[in-house]
Amino acid sequence: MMERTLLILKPDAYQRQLIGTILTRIEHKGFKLVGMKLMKMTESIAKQHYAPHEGKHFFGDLISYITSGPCVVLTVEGTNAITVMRKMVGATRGFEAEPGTIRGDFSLSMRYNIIHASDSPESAEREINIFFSKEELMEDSIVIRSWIEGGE
Ligand code: FUP
Repeated sequence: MMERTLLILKPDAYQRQLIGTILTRIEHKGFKLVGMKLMKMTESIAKQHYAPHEGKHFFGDLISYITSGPCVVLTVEGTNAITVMRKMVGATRGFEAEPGTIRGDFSLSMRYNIIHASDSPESAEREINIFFSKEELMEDSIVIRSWIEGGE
């Protein structure tokens, strides 16, 4: 099924100059970039994005970290994008994430774990709408769609 998911390349990815490397993995897999922004998140946007974690013990530190520097926020599209990107991202804690996953290869930390990816269709829709207006998302802009549609 064609899906869209919301990705955030977090401030540690930017600071460590891993943005290109991670974008390359996403593009090489076959995902189409339909939205892309370099931004330093405001506290208000960060709290909106992480609203499901409000009240948890790590919420304050999470908001401080995600607003601490530039992020690259992406909407990507492709077959089963939500599940496939979660697999490519790996487990939450870098020290538990499998080698070969983005967190498994680039993070040893729980908080500084490089990348966010939506965990369900409902989250993807909610999160995409926080960061992108409809006009900011590309529609049918790629010529060779067979790479990203898979199957055939
Ligand atoms: P994930 O879906 O893998 O990004 O993880 P969660 O939605 O469970 O958590 C969101 C972010 O909060 C994680 F990326 C890391 C951070 N976190 C902590 O800092 N401490 C915790 O105990 C749990 C999560």
